[in-house]
Formats: sequence, structure tokens, C-alpha cells
Amino acid sequence: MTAVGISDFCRSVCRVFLVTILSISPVSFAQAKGYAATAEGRALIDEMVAKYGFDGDRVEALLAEATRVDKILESISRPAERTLTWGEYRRIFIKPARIEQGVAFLQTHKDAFARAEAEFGVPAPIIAGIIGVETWYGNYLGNYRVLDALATLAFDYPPRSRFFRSELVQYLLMTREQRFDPLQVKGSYAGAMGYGQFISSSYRHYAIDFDGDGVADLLSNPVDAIGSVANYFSAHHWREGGPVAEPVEDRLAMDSPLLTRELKPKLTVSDYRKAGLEPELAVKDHSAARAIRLEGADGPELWLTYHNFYVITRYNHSHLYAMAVLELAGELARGLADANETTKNTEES
Ligand SMILES: [Ca+2]
Repeated sequence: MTAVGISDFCRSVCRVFLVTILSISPVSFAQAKGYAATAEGRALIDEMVAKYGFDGDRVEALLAEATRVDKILESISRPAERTLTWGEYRRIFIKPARIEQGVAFLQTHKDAFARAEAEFGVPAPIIAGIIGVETWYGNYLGNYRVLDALATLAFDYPPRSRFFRSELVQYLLMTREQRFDPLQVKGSYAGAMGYGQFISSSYRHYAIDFDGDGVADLLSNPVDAIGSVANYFSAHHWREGGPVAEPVEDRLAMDSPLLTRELKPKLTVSDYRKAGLEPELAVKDHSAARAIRLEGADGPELWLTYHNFYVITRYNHSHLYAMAVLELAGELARGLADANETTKNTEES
């Protein structure tokens, strides 16, 4: 057997072997401890058995292994930092290194991006922009065991225990479906995983196997991640070719009621045109729109944002987040065009 053969063999068999060992781990015979010994833990074990057909000893062993991490509780309950201005927020994400690596990411996976664009109608730079903002193209996936993060927040963080308990259930289902070892997967302090930082419920709903190997692997497979982010946008009604947002000359009063608070656009392009704003993108009068005024590095900026901008906020409920993704995507598109032009000129000369 060649070295490659052994490694392939190990990839397929060792994982099965590992999962098998874990499922009969001696921990399951030990007395219940940790979260497995709490009333909430017991209730979760019972639910996984009754509702989803899990092996009770297995879930008990997992909960006994799950560790409370105080740093996670500190992170989630830290008082909100001073809200960053758009200028400050932008500086974090729009950097030459993040742009360069994003262009390389687009080039390396150009076939996957082309397929994602064709199948889901979501531009490659937007997909890469999300993955770039979330994890620097898969370079920072988070260092917490997801099991620890979700158990800590489900059982030791009452303000959001309902949500995180539900995510813990989803996590156990997801790892069973994808045949991941629930003790091995790492992610953010809030249990977000992989290139696009999907939480467990999103993973189950939107992750797809985009390279056809039978696993939707957002943890180590960039092709699956690219397809899954595109699928997420498509499922949240991204409109192919639709406008996203544009800066316009600010003709609104300081406290204009046209500066609506909700992320979802409540007004139309026509409302803003009547107030003197002049969009340049091809937008129809009846299209939904929302004006936002941002404090940029060089002073206030007024932006008209449209349906597709709102779709970006379905990924992360923040207009600054959506702005960062949009601007990074713009830089990536420019960088890619420049790189392609250079390649073309080199080939011609
Ligand atoms: Ca796959």
C-alpha cells in the first residue's frame, strides 16, 4: 500500500474507528458527571433519546465530557463595547492583506465560485467577502470545542439558555448526520463553525455538499463552504443582478424620518427620490429602500440600501457588517479584474 493509499484508507476508516471507540468509551459506564449529572442535562439526554433516537449512554458520555468554559461566559456577557463608527469598523476589515488573500482565494477556487454563481445567482466576490470577514478565508475558525461552547451557554447562561440549548440539540443532530466527532469540532465562543461560521441550525438547513463527496463539510472543505454560503443567500432571497447599496448626496435633515431604524427596508426608492436623493443604480420607484447615515473616516456618508443589502444582514444582523462585506466584495472584484488583466497581458506579450 502506497503512502497515499494508507492516508486515504486512514481518512475513511480511522474516522469510523474513532467514532466507534468513542461510542463505547468507558466514560459511558462511569457515573454521570458534569452537565450529565444536572437536571437540565438529564432532560436533554432524555429528549435526544425519545425524540431523535440517540443512544442515551452516548449522549450522557458527551455531556459528561463537555466542559464549562468561563471565558465563553465572559465573552458573551461582556458589556457592549462602545459602538464603532463605520470608519473604525471599515478599517478592521478593508485591509490590503485581506484583499490580497481574498483575490487568491477567488483564483484558487474559481471553478467552485463559477458554479456557485451559476446555480445560486450570488456573485463570487460577495461569497468571498462573507468568508473573508468571518474567518479570513478559513484561517481563523475558532479555538473552542463547539460542544463546550454550546453546553456552557445552554446550561450556564440563563439569558440565552433557550437558544443555545436548541443549538446544542441541533449540534448533536448535525454531527450525527455529517458523521463528525462531536468532541472534535471547534468554533467560536458562540459555537459558530467553519469557513462561514454557521451555527448548528444553519448548518443543518443551509450547508450543502458542493463537491459531491457525500459530506457537507464546512470545517475543512472550501468548496462546500462556497456552495453553502451561496445557498444561504439564495434561501434568503438574494436577487440575482439586483442592486445592493450606493452612496448618495445627503439631502436629509439630521433627524429625518426617512432614516428608518429597522434593518428591513420600510420605504421605497420613490420616497427617497421625493426627498431629493438621486440614486444612480438602476432601481425602480417601487423598490424597497432604506437610507442609512454612517460616520465614515472622512465624515458622514449617506447610503441608499436595497433588498440585497437586507439579505446580507440575514447573515449577521448589522448594517455595518453588511457594509463591510459589500466593500470587501468590491475590492475583491477590482483586485481580481486587475489580476486577470495582468495575466492576459503577460500571455500576450
Ligand atoms: Ca463535500
